[in-house]
Amino acid sequence: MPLIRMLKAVLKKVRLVIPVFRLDGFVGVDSPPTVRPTSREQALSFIKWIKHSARITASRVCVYFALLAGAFAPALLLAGDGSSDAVRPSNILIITADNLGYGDLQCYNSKSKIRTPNLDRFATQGARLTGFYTASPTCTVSRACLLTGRIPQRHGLTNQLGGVAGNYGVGLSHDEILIPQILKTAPTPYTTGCFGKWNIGFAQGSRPTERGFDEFIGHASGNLDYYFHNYRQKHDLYHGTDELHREGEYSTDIFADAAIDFMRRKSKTADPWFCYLPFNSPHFPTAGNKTRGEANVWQAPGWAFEACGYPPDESNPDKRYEAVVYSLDVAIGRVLSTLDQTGTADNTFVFFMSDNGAFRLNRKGLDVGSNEPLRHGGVTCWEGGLRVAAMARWPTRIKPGSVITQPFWSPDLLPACTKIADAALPTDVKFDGKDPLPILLNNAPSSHKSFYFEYRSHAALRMSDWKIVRDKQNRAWQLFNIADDPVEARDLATSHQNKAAELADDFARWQKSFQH
Ligand SMILES: [Ca+2]
Repeated sequence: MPLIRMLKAVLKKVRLVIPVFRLDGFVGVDSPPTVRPTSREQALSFIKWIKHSARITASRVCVYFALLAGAFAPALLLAGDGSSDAVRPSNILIITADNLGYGDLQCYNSKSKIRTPNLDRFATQGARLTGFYTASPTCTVSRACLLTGRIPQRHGLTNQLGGVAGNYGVGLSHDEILIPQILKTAPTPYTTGCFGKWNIGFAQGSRPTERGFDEFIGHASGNLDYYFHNYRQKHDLYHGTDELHREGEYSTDIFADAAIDFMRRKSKTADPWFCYLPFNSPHFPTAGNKTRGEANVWQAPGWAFEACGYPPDESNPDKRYEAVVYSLDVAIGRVLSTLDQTGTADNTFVFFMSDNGAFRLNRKGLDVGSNEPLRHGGVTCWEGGLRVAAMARWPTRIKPGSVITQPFWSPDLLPACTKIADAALPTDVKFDGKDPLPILLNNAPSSHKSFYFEYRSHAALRMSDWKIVRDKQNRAWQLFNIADDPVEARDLATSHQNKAAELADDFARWQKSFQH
């Protein structure tokens, strides 16, 4: 919108900020123009300029100025100094946890022993989602779907990036358009930051600061040592495209601190910001990332163990995992407190989700996360892999303490961000996301006819209350009524053959839409 940009440039030149300077003498305007020059001289100069350039009488100046202020009120407010948050475009904060289980949080599973007071509070301040799906049950692919608004079969990144070569390769196609790139095209372009796990390619041209983010502190790979930041034998922590050495600092806190610093700085400016905060926690530890002979155990700060009532050398993996999730929760609490401290909480859309369900592969000491009561977990298309803990907060718009059961999914975040920013979706891209704001703000019914999932040999389709699932390509579909049977215990494929066929047909319809 060139007109708004032009006005902002003029305002910047004459150093006008809001709110409220009562231009005495400009009688006849019930609600005075909301401008405040930084000095009386500038005010007089500005008034003279208006009078001179318009060659009109003082009374006409009133009318002229009122019209000007009215016509450009949004731009005047957008040019504010942060105290005008009620009307400037909302900031956007997307936080993802890594492999956090649906049943790890007490607000989803009362049997969980893990304390997450900050996420619990977040749920009471906004909406807790019980029908939210990630579009893929694995790290790399889940992130690509979130950032592109498209399913894997459309954006092409259908598998986990493997090894150093995979994680430092091209990864996601450079033709794909990411959320931050769209936000840069908004009438008021967003400043953008990414802090945490990237995991969709780190070759030249693939890195966050080359894909729409102004700032990045994080790692390329799918997992890293929480303290020494190694992926396999490679150091894997970056500031922009440069290596960053912060060995000895806990990765969760590095990423939270970076996001906090970004939000503090950007909240002082006139432009809205977008912060993407993909924590690596609580991803399971990996023996291949150890370089100093350490045991491959869950890593958490000493204070987190202490807060949970355990010694730092606690040997029980369940208890160690508890400290990992607790420290993540504390970090999220610090991030959310920053919104309060900077006065931006009321004008920031916050979305939290786990990138996929906890892994339930029976690996001793590693698969201790819980997806209770859902079936199975990460890398499968059972509910435990796909339906994830998620929450959304947007004060005065999303009802506090609400629970939203309507199904929607991670590709919907791209159209949500686009809408919030008043940006336009590219018209030549087939998106799988649909604007979820009617669901979040008004508890409207989901506008999705169905949801398509496919990862390796696993596949599923959810349509209304029904879902078909198979874990081998040549196996027959199983059919479940998710509303009656959320744990997928009763296969109804035989007793409801027509329903199973209807969903299978829809699965085929999806496939036709991306197979050429
Ligand atoms: Ca993950």
